[in-house]
Amino acid sequence: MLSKARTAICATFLTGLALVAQTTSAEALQTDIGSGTGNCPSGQMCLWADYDFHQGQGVSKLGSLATSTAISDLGKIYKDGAVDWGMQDVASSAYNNSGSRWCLYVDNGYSGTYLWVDPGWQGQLYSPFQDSISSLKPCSG
Ligand SMILES: [Ca+2]
Repeated sequence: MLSKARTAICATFLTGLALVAQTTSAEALQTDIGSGTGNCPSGQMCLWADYDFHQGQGVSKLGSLATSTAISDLGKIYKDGAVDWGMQDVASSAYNNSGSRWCLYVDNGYSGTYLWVDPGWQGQLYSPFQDSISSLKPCSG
């Protein structure tokens, strides 16, 4: 939904040069990518709301996302009217299809208990991480 909204804005107001930037932005963060690790683009960290990389669904919650940039508040990926859409406390499976280690935190702002996810790892997020992830970023060590 994010990428569609940005595409509409760019196509309406901006030039071809800006569309190049829009494409980069859309690739940096995509929402509702669909079920299965095959839908996680190369270079991205992907989260799904249900186990086994199923997109899931919920009220004002995204079912999945793919990102190559840090997200400090998973509850506010984008706004639709007065409603914030995101994946606050809903992720249940993950796939790191990037070349970097990522850290998944149970609190916003890269704080609280966190889980290292090495490049190529895929699997379920069990307690205390299931339905708890609130921020994520590439990390080292
Ligand atoms: Ca949380």
